[in-house]
Amino acid sequence: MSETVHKPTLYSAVQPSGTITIGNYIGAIRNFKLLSDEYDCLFCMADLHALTVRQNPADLRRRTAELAALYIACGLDPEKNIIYAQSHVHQHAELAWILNCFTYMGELNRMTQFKEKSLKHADNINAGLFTYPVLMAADILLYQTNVVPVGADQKQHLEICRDIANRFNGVYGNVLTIPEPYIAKTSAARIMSLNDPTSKMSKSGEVDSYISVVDDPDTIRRKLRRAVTDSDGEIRLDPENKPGVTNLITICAAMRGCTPEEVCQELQGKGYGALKDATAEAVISVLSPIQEEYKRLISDKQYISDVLKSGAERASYLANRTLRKVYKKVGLYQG
Ligand code: ATP
Ligand code: LTN
Repeated sequence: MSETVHKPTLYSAVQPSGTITIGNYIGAIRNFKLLSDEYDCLFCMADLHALTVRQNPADLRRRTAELAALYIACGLDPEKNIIYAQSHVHQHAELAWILNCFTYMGELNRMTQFKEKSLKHADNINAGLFTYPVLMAADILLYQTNVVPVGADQKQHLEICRDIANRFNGVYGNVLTIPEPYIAKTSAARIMSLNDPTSKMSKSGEVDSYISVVDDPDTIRRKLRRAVTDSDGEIRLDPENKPGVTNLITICAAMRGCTPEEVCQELQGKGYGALKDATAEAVISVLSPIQEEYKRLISDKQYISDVLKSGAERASYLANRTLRKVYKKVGLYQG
């Protein structure tokens, strides 16, 4: 007798607000691939979220297609997984509105991402930036998601998502699945900027602060050689006092698939030049095959467009089931 076995659902998203960095790769995308066999997965390009910061329209469009190609080049099979653009599934914005009515100003006011982005974009502190976590909660809750792999910077957003879902369920019964975050417990969950290792690496940061997954080998070597370290010359893990060196060790270990302690042991007694070179070679060897596949995919515009169309149809079908249930529960007239 054949029967469809449903796996638990995994959901994650990345904003097409730049070209993804090794921070996005190590903190989030490589975990998507690791977990993808055990779950039914949806991977989204969060283009609506990207609008919370002013975007050049042509760049945003191009980056959305590029992000889809990068997801696939990083090993996510678009047949097995649903890969789609957030704006193609109108249910996201609709559920976000309902959830806005279940979210308190006070809890949004505590979000550190809002505080950081408000400082960075002081001329454009818009309401979308403030309610960003509500749209993110809608993304996750629409698909009755069980697990959400993200970097450490998104922990607070996952917590508010769970709070909103629990509040909604408290009023209407068990409508929404409460998701679990999947965040690495090590420093790999938060890769730091190369030129300011006390703040996180960000794809919308200064070009020398990050390594993009499409940077060529010479650029990677140059950026790492210029990375900020310290003056004591010792290769050891100490995030408090040696954030730059700790970050390089973390990147090197993550790319080699070994522990940070193993990297320290191997390079003990050598200078920071050796650490930077070892890190560059580890990064290059992981990124080279991804870049090759990416180049092939991005030249096939029709293929990317077909993947996104089919992804949006599959996602929309699932999203609609939750949205209808929510509309009914809150009392919207269904005809
Ligand atoms: P932006 O610069 O536009 O704010 P970002 O680089 O911070 O973008 P997001 O699109 O917000 O990236 O995040 C995509 C995923 O990558 C999320 O799961 C996020 O937690 C993770 N991530 C982002 N930056 C890092 C980092 N420096 N280290 C580890 N994970 C990260
Ligand atoms: N806010 C996330 C991107 C994002 C996301 C999501 C992540 C939007 N919707 C849903 C996980 C689940 C970020 O990384 N800045």
